Amino acid sequence: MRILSSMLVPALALALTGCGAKSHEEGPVTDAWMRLSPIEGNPAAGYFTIKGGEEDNRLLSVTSPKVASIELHDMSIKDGMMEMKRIDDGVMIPAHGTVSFSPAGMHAMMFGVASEVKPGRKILLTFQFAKGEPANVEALVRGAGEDDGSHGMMH
Ligand SMILES: [Cu+2]
Repeated sequence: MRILSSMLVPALALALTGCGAKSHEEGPVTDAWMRLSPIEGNPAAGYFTIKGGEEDNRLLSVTSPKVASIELHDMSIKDGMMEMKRIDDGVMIPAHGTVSFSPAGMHAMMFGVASEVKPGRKILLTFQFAKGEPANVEALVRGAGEDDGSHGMMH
């Protein structure tokens, strides 16, 4: 029995290490990018995908050292017009679900983007959740003309 247990321990330790390393690479937030406004000084918009964990969670805020203030916004159609609304109580991330922030939908509105944030660079975004650790993600910066063009006017 003593021999068996001594063989099991290293195998278990290895499995745990492998799992931990993977979860660091693949956090809850993926595919993060942002689009600069065509007008310098106007807000940019950030997009990303959030995967739910074992239990329901809530995205509370997004921050960046390169952006003065970030609000979560939703887009809806009212009287045939696209309308942006600020989300004040966070965004529900259902357990095992996927929530996408994308052009024409929810997005992170970025006010006061630092002037060194240029297309092709990456900026750090920190996602704060109701439960669990904050997630740090690098978002690719895209220029105003690099998107699909459908909602460039809004930002
Ligand atoms: Cu917005």
